[in-house]
Amino acid sequence: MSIVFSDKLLGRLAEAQTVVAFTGAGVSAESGVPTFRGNDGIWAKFKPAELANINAFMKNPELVWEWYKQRKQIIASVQPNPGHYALAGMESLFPECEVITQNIDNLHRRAGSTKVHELHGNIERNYCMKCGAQYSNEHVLSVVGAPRCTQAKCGGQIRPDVVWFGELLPENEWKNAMRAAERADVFLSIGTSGVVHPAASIPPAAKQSGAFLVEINPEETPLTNSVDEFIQAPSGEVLPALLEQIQLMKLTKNKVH
Ligand code: BJW
Ligand code: ZN
Repeated sequence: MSIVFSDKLLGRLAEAQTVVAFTGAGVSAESGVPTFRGNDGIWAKFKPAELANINAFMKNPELVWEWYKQRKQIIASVQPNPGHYALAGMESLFPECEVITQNIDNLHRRAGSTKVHELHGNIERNYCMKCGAQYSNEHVLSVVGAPRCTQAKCGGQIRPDVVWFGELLPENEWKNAMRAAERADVFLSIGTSGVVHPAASIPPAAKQSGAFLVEINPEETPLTNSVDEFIQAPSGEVLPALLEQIQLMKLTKNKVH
């Protein structure tokens, strides 16, 4: 698919010191990680809105763990896609390039991005809710049912180190994400439905601080009306094409000067 980018976007990228990408589940869809609110029916048995909260976990830890174990296995078996790699490739093209992600799948880091702010945790980590002891995925996956802490006299519930509804986002990740958004010259909102707060307030905050706001998504979202540019296509196609355009542009500029 050939994607044509506007002169306005390319112009802003040519001048940009700081480019920030804000990503959601859609950026990992082409790796084979199911989104939350997609209508592909993949989570027919598990309803994310009902399972991703502490009450659901305390009421039925076995069910919530079944969902997380399945997702841990899916995520461990997939690879970053061209969209993740293109974002990692942008780090060498701008003085500052950061990723703010709502995803817990670690695929940005696996693709080579080094400045990643994880707003909703990371599925590769687990901890005991009573004593804080950390557990590997290998350990929790080896246990049948809901794993319990094995520290002497503890026996607390182990949970995945992710942010559920009603829980606060990690303070440092939030602060650093906001700081990046406020500094951004170009801000890319990619593959997110933009309905989960407070994360959803980040793209408008970036625009408010002067960023050129771009959305990349095959579907419209509540953000679409307020962006400067909407690129309606999958990120695994758009981002490599954009990277190529930026590289070409920088090469031409260097030859001219
Ligand atoms: C493609 C594609 C392709 C497909 N290429 N795109 C203000 C207003 C209203 C409510 C609230 C508010 N402030 C707080 C709330 C409450 C709540 C909330 O937001 N609720 C709303 C849903 C109504 N927020 C919270 O509770 C947050 N905490 C909080 O606010 O703390 C303060 C507080 C404390 C005490 C009491 C009250 C407040 C915490 C939110 C935590 C969210 N956690 C989850 C689970 C993480 C762990 C896990 O993964 O298991 O995070 S929920 C889930 O949604 C996950 C995601 O990160 C998040 C966002 O989803 P995302 O990434 O946007 O995915 P989808 O599926 O929705 O969209 C995919 C998109 O991709 C679609 O648009 C597709 O079109 C697109 N796509 N293929 C590009 N190839
Ligand atoms: Zn413990």
